[in-house]
Amino acid sequence: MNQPILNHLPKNSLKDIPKDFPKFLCLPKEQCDPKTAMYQILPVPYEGTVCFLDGTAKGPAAILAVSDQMEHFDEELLIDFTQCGIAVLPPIPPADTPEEEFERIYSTVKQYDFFRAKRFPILLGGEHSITPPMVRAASEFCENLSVLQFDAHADLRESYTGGRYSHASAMRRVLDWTPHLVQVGIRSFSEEEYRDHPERIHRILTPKMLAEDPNDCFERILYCLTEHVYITIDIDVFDPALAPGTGTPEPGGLDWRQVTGLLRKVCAAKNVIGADLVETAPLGGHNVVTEFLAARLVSKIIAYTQDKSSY
Ligand SMILES: [Mn+2]
Repeated sequence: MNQPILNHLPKNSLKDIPKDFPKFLCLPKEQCDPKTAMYQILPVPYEGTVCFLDGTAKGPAAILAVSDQMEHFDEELLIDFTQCGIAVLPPIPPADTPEEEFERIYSTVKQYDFFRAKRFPILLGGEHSITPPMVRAASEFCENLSVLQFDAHADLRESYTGGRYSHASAMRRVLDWTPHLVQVGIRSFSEEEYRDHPERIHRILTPKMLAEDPNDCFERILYCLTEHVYITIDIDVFDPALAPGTGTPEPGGLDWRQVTGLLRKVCAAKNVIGADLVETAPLGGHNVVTEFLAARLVSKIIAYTQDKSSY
């Protein structure tokens, strides 16, 4: 794990990290070298198509900043994060249009070549439209990739307010690259989304279904996923009481144990190749609840993908 495998780092990219941009967990320097670290956190502070509350562009820096207050140890699986290798890459500068942003993320991810280098990328958004270009790159490397989405919203519209690359069309664009999409925590979709994707209804697990029969839901998730899985988490999958700092808070969301419990089981049962966490919009002041939850979730993704024996 310590030999440099990332041979295709974008030119000069490592010099472009703003000096004050926070590290994850504030780990010692040798534990967060992008050339050798297993986990590669890529901040994508983009919010070009947000339609309600803004601020998610500030998400990545806020999540990393509060991670400084977390232990370097996973209390559940007893994993020492200082031994994991966790780097923060330079943030992708936001593009002027959604189409350019898609190309920018796609080409950056291709240059890093995470999957061939056997690195685990974690993208920090930013809005949900950052997911499709990542899925495109992953699906080109990994045949038969499936995507597990945690979200309040189905995001299956063909386009929204005129844009095919809107955050509200994120999962519709994911379907351009793989048909294997499982949607967890969904509690808001339009009549158009329901009508246009009748086959999806079997792959949508609502909070009510998860509360009534979590084991059956987990079996269905496993059945619908292929071996290689990319995970995308919209922070609004959580109940807004737990994660109020987000653009479109929907009542009736999942709790911490439901989300982390599912994540742990899926990471143990499947080959999870990468993840993203989107739509954290810091509220400011002393209300850091949402970014703290997001930072802990990043640490859980790292812990669960380290540990393959917990299923
Ligand atoms: Mn959402």
